[in-house]
Amino acid sequence: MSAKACRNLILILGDQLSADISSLRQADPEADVIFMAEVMAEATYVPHHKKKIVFLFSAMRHFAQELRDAGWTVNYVQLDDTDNSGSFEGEVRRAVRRLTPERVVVTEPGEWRVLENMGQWQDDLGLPVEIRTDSRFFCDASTFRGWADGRKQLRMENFYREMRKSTGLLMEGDKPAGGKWNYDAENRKPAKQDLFMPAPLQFEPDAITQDVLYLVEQRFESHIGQLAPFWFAVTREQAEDAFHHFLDEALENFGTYQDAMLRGEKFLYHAVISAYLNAGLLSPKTVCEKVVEAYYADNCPLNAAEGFIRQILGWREYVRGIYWLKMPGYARENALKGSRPLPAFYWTGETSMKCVQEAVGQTLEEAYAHHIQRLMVTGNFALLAGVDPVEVHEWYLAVYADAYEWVELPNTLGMSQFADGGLLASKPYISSGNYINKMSDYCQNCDYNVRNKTGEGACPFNALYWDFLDRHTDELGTNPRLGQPYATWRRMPDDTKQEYLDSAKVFLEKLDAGERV
Ligand code: FAD
Ligand code: DLZ
Ligand code: SF4
Repeated sequence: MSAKACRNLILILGDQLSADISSLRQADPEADVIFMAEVMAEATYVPHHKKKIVFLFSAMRHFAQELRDAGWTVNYVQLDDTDNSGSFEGEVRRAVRRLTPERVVVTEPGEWRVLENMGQWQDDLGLPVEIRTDSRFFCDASTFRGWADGRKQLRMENFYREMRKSTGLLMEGDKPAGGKWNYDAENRKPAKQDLFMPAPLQFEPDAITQDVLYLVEQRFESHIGQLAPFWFAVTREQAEDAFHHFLDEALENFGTYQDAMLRGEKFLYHAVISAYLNAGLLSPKTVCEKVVEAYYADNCPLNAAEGFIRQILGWREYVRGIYWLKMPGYARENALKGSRPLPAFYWTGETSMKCVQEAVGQTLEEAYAHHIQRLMVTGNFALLAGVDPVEVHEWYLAVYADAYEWVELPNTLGMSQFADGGLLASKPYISSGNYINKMSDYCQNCDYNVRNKTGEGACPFNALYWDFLDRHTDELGTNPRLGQPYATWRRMPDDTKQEYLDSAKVFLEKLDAGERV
C-alpha cells in the first residue's frame, strides 16, 4: 500500500496488545495503517524495572508481527531507530508526515497524563483524532461514575456485587453461587514450606526477546532490576498457556493461601498474570469465564473461584473506576501528610528486616511480588514510617511489570497508604510484626525479634505501629474500625506508651541518618 492510500492511522500503545482492541474495530487492512512506537519518554517517566521494559518491548514487537501475519500494514518504530523523537506525540507527528492519513484513531490510554496530552493532538496535527473507549474492561468510566453518583461511600464490596449481578459471573439465578457473595474468611491460611508450590510457566527468550534484552542492557543500564533469567510470556499464546498452567496447578489452592508469605517462595498459588492482563495479552473476561468453568467442572473449590473473580471483576475494575473518577487530583492527595523520603533499601533490598528484604529482593529479581507482600510488607512499612505517598507511588509504578497508573495509583495511594483519607479503604492497612509472623515464616529468620516490643533488636513494626496510631489520633482516632487498637492504646500505662514512642523515634532517626536498619 502506498503512503497516499492511508485512511486511518491506528495508534496501538504498549498496553493495548489485544487483537480485539476498540481502535481496530471497523478497520480495513487495505486502507488503514497500524502504528506502534517504542519511545524513551514512556520507558523513563519513572525508572521502570529492566524486566518490565523487556517484557513490554518484546510483547509489542511480537504483537506487531502477529498483525503483519494477519495482513495488516504495521509501521513500527524501534527505540534505536534514527530520528526517533522519544515521545508519543513526536512519533505520531512524524508518522502523520510520512503517511498523510485522514485521521488518527486510538483507544483511550490507561494513564491520565497520556490522555491529557492526546487531547491536544487534534489541534497540533491539524486532523481529526478519534479516541475510543477501551472495551476490554467490564465497566467503563461513565458506568462507574453512574454507580458512584450520589453514594456516600464507594466501597468495593458493593460495586463487586453489582458487577456479579450485571455479568452473571458465579450467579445462580439472582443469588450468588453457594449463597454467599464473599468467601474471604476462608482465604487467610498461612502456608508451610512442605506444601507443593507450583511455579508459573516459564518461557525461553526467542530471537526477538534476545534483541530486546541486548537493547535494554545497553540503554537502561542505570535502571533497577535483574535482567536474567527472563522467562515472561511475550505473546498471547504463551500468556494463555501460562494461565492454563495456573488453572491446572494452582487455582485449587489460590483462595486458601492468598494471604500467605513464605521465604524463597515468590509466587505461592498466585496466578502471576497481571502483567499479561494489563498489557492486553490476556482478556479479563475470558480468564473469569475459565475460572467459573473450572468451578462448575469441580476443578476448584468455591473459595478459590470466588476469590479470583473478586480480584478481577471486583478490585481490578473498581480501582480503575476510582482512578478515572478522581484524577487528576487523586495523585496529589496526602491525607496523613507523609513526608519522609522513601528509604534507599526499597531500591537495593539492603535491610535487616527479613520481610522487607524478601519482598524487595524478589521484586528486584522478578519485577513481581504478590499482593500481601505489596500491601502488608513494603506498603505497611512505608505507611507506618510516614513516607511521602508520591515517592511510594513512583516506586510501585517503576518496579512491577504489571504497573500502570490506572491500577497502581489507587492500590498504592488509596488502599496501601490511606492518602485519600479513606475513600478506598475503610481503615489503613497497618499491622505490627504479629500479623507478618502469623502469615509467614520471615520472622523466624530475621535479625529482629518479633516478640520484643521495644528496644534494641525488637521488630521495628511493633513500635512503629503504636507510634503511627498515636501520631494520627486526630485523623483516625474516631475511625470505628480502629476502635479496638485505639482503646488498647488509651488503656496502656504512660511509661509503656513512652517506651513505644521512644523506640520508634530511635528507629526513625537511624533510618533518616541512612544507617542500616
Ligand atoms: P493474583 O493474586 O493471582 O490475582 C489474580 C488477578 O487479580 C491479578 O492478576 C490482578 O489482575 C487481579 N488483582 C488482584 N488484586 C488486585 C488489586 N488490588 N487491584 C487490581 N487488580 C487486582 N496490580 C496490578 O495489576 N498493577 C499494579 O501496579 C499494582 N500495584 C499494586 C500496588 C500495591 C501497593 C498493592 C497493595 C497492590 C497492587 N496491585 C497491582 C494489586 C495486586 O498486588 C496485583 O494485581 C497482584 O499481586 C498481581 O499478581 P498475580 O497476577 O499473581 O495476582
Ligand atoms: C510502560 C511502557 C513503556 C516502558 N514503553 C512504552 C513504549 O515505548 N511505547 C508504548 O506505546 N507504550 C509503552 N509503555 C506503555 C505506556 O506507558 C502506556 O501505554 C501508557 O502509560 C498508557 O497506559
Ligand atoms: Fe519483619 Fe519484624 Fe518479622 Fe523481622 S521480625 S521479619 S522485621 S515482621
